[in-house]
Amino acid sequence: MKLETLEKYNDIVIQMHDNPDADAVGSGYAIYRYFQAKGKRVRLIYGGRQPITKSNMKLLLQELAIPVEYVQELEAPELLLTVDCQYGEGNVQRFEAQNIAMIDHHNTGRVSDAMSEIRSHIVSCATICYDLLLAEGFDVNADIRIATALYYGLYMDSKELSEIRHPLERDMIDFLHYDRVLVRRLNHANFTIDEMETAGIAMIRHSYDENKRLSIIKSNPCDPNILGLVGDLVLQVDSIDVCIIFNECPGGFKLSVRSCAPDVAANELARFLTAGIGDGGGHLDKAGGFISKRQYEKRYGEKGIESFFFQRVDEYYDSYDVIYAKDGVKDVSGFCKYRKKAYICGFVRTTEVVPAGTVCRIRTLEGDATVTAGEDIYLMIGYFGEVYPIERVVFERKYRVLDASFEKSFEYPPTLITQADGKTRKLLPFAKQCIVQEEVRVFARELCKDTKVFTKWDYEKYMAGEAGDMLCYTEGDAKDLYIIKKNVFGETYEEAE
Ligand SMILES: [Mn+2]
Repeated sequence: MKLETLEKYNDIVIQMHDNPDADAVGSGYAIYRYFQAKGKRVRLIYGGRQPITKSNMKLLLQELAIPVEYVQELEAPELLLTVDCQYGEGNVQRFEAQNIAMIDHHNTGRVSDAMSEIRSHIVSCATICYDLLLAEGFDVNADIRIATALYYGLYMDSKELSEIRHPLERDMIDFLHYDRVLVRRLNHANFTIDEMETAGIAMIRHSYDENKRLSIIKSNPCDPNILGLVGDLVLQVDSIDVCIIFNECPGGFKLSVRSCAPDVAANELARFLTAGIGDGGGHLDKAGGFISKRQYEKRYGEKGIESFFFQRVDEYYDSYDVIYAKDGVKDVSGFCKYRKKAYICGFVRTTEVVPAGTVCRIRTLEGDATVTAGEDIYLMIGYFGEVYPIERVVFERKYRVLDASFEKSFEYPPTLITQADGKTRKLLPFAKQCIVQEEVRVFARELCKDTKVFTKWDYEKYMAGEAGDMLCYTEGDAKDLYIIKKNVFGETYEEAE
């Protein structure tokens, strides 16, 4: 997406997620100034259950005179542009709009198009906005307030710059002329005295499960961002890998989940804890959620919220098995031999799409995987258009190349994203046909429980299988374990003698 394409709209509302953080405000404000400079009628808003109360955020808005509006109602604007969030997600109040555009860095599976710019490998949304503004020739240093807002967004979303990786993020740090004195003040204004006490009491009253290396903490009412800050701090404890912290808020309970346990994705746990009674989501390591009191009482009656969390967490840990491919298959019982049906599938040689050495993300059915293009890495396009990586030697053993291009249409066209610039490339124009070799066999067994498989490939998280999906490995390589979805397996494999 280019900002220029949005210039055809005159009445523009920029919406940040509920409980806006520094990244949402920095992103929103910079884009606001851009459209203002173009002579548009533009507003910067957010909705949700409560207005901003966090001290650093109030200081930021005040010092930079950022015209943020907290609204509960909105007359459908010509364009609604969400920043640091995506329209329809749980953390964004829903407003009607004639047209919708988005700029975001959260991975929800959505990819960029003419009306959205989604780069989930970038640490802050402010960085994406910075890049979009630069592309339009907009001088972000013309006003120190714009540069400072963008910088502070990046600073806060990158754990005080400790998670900076991308060249664009480095450029931004070097290039922005921001107000150092103000950033310093902001960094020392994260808590009020009252919040410090709230945080202290919460930590003193923590509960701890040694086996799960997990802590559940009930806090007194406070700003939702304070919950996250306490969670971040608690996760630094050497014997805690997962932290759930919650408190009462208007209409229900607010929770924050932090995880550094490889088999517990914070966003997945937040969704699990709030399923059916609220909403939850976020990143792999940080997530949040809300439980509605009305829905909670309908379902759990008088049950205390603390015992609910303990019970639900147990259910979560009991709900799945974990398998590490590097350990191989220890128990082969239950595995049967299958043969891939002889249908024509597509494959792509990575080096025909991008130069060798290019780091790419591919969108698989199992979430994103990172692969480095090379002569020895191919990509397979599966029956339903899913993409997965395969080593050339394995490919050559399993498939025979046919001299024809692969043409098939999919609901979601197979896509590759180059890490450095976040550009998406369609894979189908590069795809060739191949057919499975007669003699290829896999061993597979049905999962009787949800299972997380850590494959030998660099997936951003585990491959998640549900009961009924098939756990497979190729004959002769018990360390190449992977999951094939039930419906895909049924369509593409048959039992072998
Ligand atoms: Mn952000």
